[in-house]
Amino acid sequence: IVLPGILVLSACGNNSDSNTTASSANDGIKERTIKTGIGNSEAHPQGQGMNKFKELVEEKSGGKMKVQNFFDATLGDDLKMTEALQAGTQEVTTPSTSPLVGMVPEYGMLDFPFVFNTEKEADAILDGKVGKQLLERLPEQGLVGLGYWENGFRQLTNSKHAVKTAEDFKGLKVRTMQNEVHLDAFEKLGANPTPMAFSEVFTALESGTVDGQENPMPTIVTQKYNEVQSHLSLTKHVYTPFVFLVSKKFWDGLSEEEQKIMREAAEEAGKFQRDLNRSENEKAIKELEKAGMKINEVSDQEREKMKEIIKPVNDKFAEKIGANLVDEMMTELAKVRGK
Ligand code: TF8
Repeated sequence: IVLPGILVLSACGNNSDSNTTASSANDGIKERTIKTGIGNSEAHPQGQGMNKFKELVEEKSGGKMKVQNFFDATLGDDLKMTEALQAGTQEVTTPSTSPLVGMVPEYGMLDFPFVFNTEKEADAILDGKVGKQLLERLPEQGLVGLGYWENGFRQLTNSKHAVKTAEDFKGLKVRTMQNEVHLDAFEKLGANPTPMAFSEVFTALESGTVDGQENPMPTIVTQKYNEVQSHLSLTKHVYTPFVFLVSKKFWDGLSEEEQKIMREAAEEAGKFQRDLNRSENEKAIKELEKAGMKINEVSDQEREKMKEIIKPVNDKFAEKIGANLVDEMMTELAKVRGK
């Protein structure tokens, strides 16, 4: 008889802080199962990070909170899983921020090509005030963000030719994420961008539906794109993060103690994941070279030219997103660079 009352109470709490009386009736740690899903394989640093998260949550909760990890988009791609979080049918996912711009348009500013030069710069923005402001946009979408993990600097692969100059993009059919900034940027370079969900990429490359794709090194290796792509060009054209998302419906039902466990585990596993991702980067290039891929660098000078060509795209979206937030990011970046 008491139960329906509690349910109504926590449903009302959805609109305000989770600081309702419902949480006092919900102290301690309960037996729970947390279902997580990602698009990458278990071998990818993201998969290893999820395994670390599982280990930490189970350890910190004395085995009461159980984490069940699903890899390889078996629960769906980034967007589908994020929608499952909103519906409350899945508890956790760590998607790229790029396909989430339909929900949080401000995330588009992280998609601007050539904004970050180093991982240190990306960390400073994501872990700082700007990253936090972006996380604050999530609850109104039924999502709670516990911080950023690393996808990384994206590199271009294709089956046609080495891409060394801005000219070399011309006519290449490139799969992009479902994201307007990426789409427009590749169009500006003269490529033929095709937005597509991640789990369809290998087949599209294999069948020749597209000539190429772009992703960070750990993904290129673990997805074995070298089997269907001959060229790897180190364009480093954009840095994209993962965001650690929890279903707000699930989160609001957790006690403070349980929320703390989730928060700490996501953060600790995130540190582990970033380190692993960064060490995999260098290993991956050697591995792919051995596997016969033709790898080329892109000079800073050429990268500068690409940046110039894409600039109108960044400017257009900066206006759409809100120049203030973009300016704040650029000011913070200048500080990190010591300028
Ligand atoms: C993409 C992303 C993906 C990730 C993950 C597999 O290319 O970079 O690798 O978001 O879901 O779609």
